[in-house]
Amino acid sequence: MHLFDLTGRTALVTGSSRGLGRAFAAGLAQAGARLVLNGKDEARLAAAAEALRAEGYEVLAAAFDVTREDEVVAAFERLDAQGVAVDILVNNAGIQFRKPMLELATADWQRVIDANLTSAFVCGREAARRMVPRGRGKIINVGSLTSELARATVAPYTAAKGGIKMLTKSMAAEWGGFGLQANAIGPGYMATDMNEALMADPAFDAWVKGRTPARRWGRPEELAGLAVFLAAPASDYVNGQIIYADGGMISVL
Ligand code: GCO
Repeated sequence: MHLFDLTGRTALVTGSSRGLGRAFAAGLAQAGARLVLNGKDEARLAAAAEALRAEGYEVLAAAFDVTREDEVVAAFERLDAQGVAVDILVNNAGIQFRKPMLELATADWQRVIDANLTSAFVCGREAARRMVPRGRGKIINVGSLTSELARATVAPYTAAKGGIKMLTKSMAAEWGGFGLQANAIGPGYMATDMNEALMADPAFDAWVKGRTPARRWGRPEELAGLAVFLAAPASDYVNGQIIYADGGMISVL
């Protein structure tokens, strides 16, 4: 296979109806992968699948809530029954919740940890249980600048994304010997729905642009190349890494 060719491979991207997940899916399809899109909202998922099919890509849709283990297990069993083997898993689904810890309810903490970290473990385990016997598989977790650095008011998200970095290394430790590669992408401040409020805040917008060598927010499609690299044979000897596409932010004071 060509170093960056995904022809004949199937990629499941969680949370891929919109935002970064949608951009990862489009990039993987452009490199030849068949897509299994995922989201909780069936209508939004169907619309995303239709749009990508209109671009000529092969697209399946799997509606399930990544925070519900029973739904994840059932979804993988449905794919088994359809003869759909997941070669590439992108654990992208996640939420943000901004509140100072002194005011943060434990239930809200747990909800963010479940959506951003536990879901990656459960989906990763279900995918790996099928990849290990095949002797190959690519797991791409989505981290964040907050996998390394904290900012006030996003503690549960930061804790979860720090956990994503170490879960990725754990996946490499346990599954590397079976021919699987598990790596993470660390997006910088990206122009997505999740960051709409931040982009609309002149002070925060100025801070991001001043703090980032690229002097701008990132565009979701600018992450697709990293996803293709980590999904392709080109990264077969890369394991347990987190690679940042952040305009340089994490490298400078
Ligand atoms: C925030 C943002 C960040 C970015 C991204 C940075 O509130 O600071 O939502 O968390 O989304 O994760 O890498």
